[in-house]
Amino acid sequence: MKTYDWRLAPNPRRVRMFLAEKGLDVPLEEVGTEACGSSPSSSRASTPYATAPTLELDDGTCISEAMAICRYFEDLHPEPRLMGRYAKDKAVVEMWERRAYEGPMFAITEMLRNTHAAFVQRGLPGIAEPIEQVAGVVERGRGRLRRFSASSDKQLGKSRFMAGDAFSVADITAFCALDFLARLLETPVAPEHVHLRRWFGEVAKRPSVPASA
Ligand SMILES: N[C@@H](CCC(=O)N[C@@H](CS)C(=O)NCC(=O)O)C(=O)O
Repeated sequence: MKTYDWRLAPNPRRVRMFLAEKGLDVPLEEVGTEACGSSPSSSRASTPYATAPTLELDDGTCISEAMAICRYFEDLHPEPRLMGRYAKDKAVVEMWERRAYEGPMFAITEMLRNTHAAFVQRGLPGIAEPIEQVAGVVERGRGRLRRFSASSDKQLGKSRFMAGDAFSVADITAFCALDFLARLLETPVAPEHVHLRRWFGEVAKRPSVPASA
């Protein structure tokens, strides 16, 4: 078993941080900007979903999508629970995880991927055919970040973590996205979002943060 990884990118970090929280050690293979294939011999041209992270199991099964990989490990190693225990918690975790993904994580795609020279003709991740960058989506990305910051600040005024009082994969996705955005923007979390800032500082102290950096 191994995970195709891209150290600098925010999505593979979601899985590294999740594994670190669980105390699991899965070998990583760095595939960098070439993204990853579903096997070492495959290429972006032959793999329709050539994104990092991708988990390759010993039987050759390849699982991409960070949340699918996390679900696999959560089922095999339930404790500590990072995806909720009961029906309601599971639903609330999934709701906030998806909001974090579609908020700051999509903001990175729209703001960086559509402007940076490294992604010319690679406007969408993991796709072999040339995809134009669309500079017009940068502003939309800023809006995603702004709206998520406001709504999660409100939520974090009521609870310790994104999806309630327990740390979860929703915190992992939000943290990985905001920590990555801190490299692009001076203040990814605005000063007035005091609850979000409190949460960010608290999560930053978890051992899984340096372990996954
Ligand atoms: N929906 C996927 C997104 C994965 C993704 O976009 N990964 C990026 C790195 S952050 C990637 O592999 N990009 C490959 C490329 O640039 O072609 C997930 O949640 O895992």
